[in-house]
Amino acid sequence: MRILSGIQPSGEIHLGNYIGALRHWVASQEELESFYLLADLHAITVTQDPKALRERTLSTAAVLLAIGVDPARSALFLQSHVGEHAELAWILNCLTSFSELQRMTQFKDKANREGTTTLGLFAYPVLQAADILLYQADHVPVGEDQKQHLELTRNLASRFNTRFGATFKIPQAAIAPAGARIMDLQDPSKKMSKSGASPDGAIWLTDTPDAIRKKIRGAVTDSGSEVKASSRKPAVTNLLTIYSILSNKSVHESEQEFAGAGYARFKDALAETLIAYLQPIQNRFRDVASDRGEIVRVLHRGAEKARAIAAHTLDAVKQSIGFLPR
Ligand code: ATP
Ligand code: LTN
Repeated sequence: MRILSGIQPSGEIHLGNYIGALRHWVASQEELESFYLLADLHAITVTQDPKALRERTLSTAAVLLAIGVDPARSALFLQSHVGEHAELAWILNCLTSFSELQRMTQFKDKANREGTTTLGLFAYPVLQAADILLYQADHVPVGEDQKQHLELTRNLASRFNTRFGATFKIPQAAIAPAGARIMDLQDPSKKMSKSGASPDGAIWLTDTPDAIRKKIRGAVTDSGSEVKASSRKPAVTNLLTIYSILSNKSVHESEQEFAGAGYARFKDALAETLIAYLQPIQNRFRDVASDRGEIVRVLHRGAEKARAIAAHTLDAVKQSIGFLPR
């Protein structure tokens, strides 16, 4: 069984990334062969400053190591270091219809935000399919927003297999039942995001205790005062989800813990839980980030391991579609 997932090094890592995806990366690597990539080819589908991209790539790798991605167990690498990703993406582009990419909701959102739209942004989900299919991954741990991209990946894999013979494994999205969509603290109708409108809407994994207290105290709540999860209380439900996951309790247990307490006491407890949870991660982050040479070595070793598998799949693909061997 193989796992693959990716994250774009396009901004700071937030609590939504961690709860929805990254903590599952760490858990999966214990038992399964895991490949985790920093999707720098995906990052340039929107404008990036080269210096900032370099810095973000290193700091994202440092965060992943700090949360417990273990290079001895998992291949951690940069997408741009394994040329096979771009090559397979091209081949899959030729199997993808314009109309199926037009239906991608993430494309519609990002295209609106960017003003001008590039071919790269449009083809982004096909590159993601290539990332996954190159490794014959069984499971792809992601947040809920990636569901549609995973469906496209499965469709492309089946289409290829039907047309050219069994070549790809059909992967499955691994979307956890709880926490797969953490919402913005200022606007619970939007997902917490690297690029959200309000700077106080997201908790960054590197936030100071004071920043965390301020953001949690300032988080919007719903009318009433009961700490209870319900569809009429989307803001409180979101905070309860975060609290229950980080404190390893069920939502029901958390509701009971704060029965009659009111929002302010609940928020104080949530802030302190978060601070305590993030502290060891932040300590490791400082250590890891101080040795850039070691981060680069880890990424190079990861790419070597990845390349061996990616090259094998790409050779099979080329043979299937009728390219002559090199
Ligand atoms: P952007 O704001 O540019 O869309 P992002 O915050 O969504 O970026 P990605 O690199 O696109 O970050 O996502 C990395 C992983 O985190 C993906 O598996 C994604 O599904 C997950 N993820 C992102 N936001 C959330 C969220 N709010 N709740 C749960 N999971 C999330
Ligand atoms: N598109 C994803 C990041 C990503 C990814 C992947 C996730 C790139 N390649 C492969 C899973 C598998 C995102 O923006 N969240």
